[in-house]
Amino acid sequence: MIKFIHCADMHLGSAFTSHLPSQKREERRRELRAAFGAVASAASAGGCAAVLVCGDAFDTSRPLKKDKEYFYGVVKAHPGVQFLYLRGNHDTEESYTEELENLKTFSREWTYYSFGNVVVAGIELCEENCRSLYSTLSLDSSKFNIVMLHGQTAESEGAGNIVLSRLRGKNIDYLALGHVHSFASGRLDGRGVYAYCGCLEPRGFDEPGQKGYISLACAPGGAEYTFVPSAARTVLDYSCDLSGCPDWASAVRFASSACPRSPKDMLRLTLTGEVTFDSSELACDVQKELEAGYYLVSVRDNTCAAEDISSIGSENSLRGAFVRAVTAAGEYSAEEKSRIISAGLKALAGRGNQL
Ligand SMILES: [Mn+2]
Repeated sequence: MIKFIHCADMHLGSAFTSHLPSQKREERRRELRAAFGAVASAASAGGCAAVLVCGDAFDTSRPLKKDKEYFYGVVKAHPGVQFLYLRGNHDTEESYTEELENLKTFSREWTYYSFGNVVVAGIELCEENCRSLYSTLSLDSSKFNIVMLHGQTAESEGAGNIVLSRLRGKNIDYLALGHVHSFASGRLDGRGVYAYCGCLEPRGFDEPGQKGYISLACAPGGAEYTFVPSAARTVLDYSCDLSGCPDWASAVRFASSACPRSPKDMLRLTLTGEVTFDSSELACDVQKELEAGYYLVSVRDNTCAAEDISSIGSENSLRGAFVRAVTAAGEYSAEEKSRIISAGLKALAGRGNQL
């Protein structure tokens, strides 16, 4: 059974200027490069016929020399594996430094490569071919057909768009996509499937979740594919509801204890809920509390000011009666009462799903 690795969106040479302090930028650039090296090693160790690189290997069309040298160096260092490199919208103009026997490239017309009974087709999307590419694709139904594209799935044709419905009934077994930075997959038609492998490493807090590549086997019954998480670091995306924390110190403590520490990962924490104290420095204080537990932390304060509980307690209303009953209950601590009141008032306001 012929096997492949499907990867994309390494964005080698990313500047990282908006997310990282300067001393960590070079480290992450190194980790991005290493991630591609690890994919090549996995392909070699796993007996894969080829690595399918579905676009945006480089962050720009004019990559740094060291990123270029690293990428082509990895290709060169794995002569037993073919590298099929389709350019995306970031590395559109990438001109290959040298001709390598195991480097196969694509253009703005369909190109086909054969691996036994498997055919890999690919085309680089542009203004000129974004409408015609569906009718110019020609695949033999008796082969196992892989198609490589870099773009966004969309309902209508256009530059950078991939209209899945127009790829149905074309004898595609596996549609290997790049551009979207998270793993996603689904059925294309009765025969085939499509998958975005996502990026190899997150580049910022806006890329949360597991990142990695797809391991693909061309089985007689159809594509067998598995997402393989491989990123050196993950962006953990947590939120923490501080409603019911009676004061600033307990809110910092509560937020801090809600996040399991993971020193190699990046944490994006969003503080939510209604608070009764001045929260102007809260995000900054929570961030300081968490910093030692992660590679990088970003805390956003989305809390809002709570209504004054004592004035609600004097209302002649259902919520007034509720606040009075909870306040008078003997079996709860002040903090528990605060949480119960906060949750109850939300439920009474028809916002129970935000508990
Ligand atoms: Mn892209």
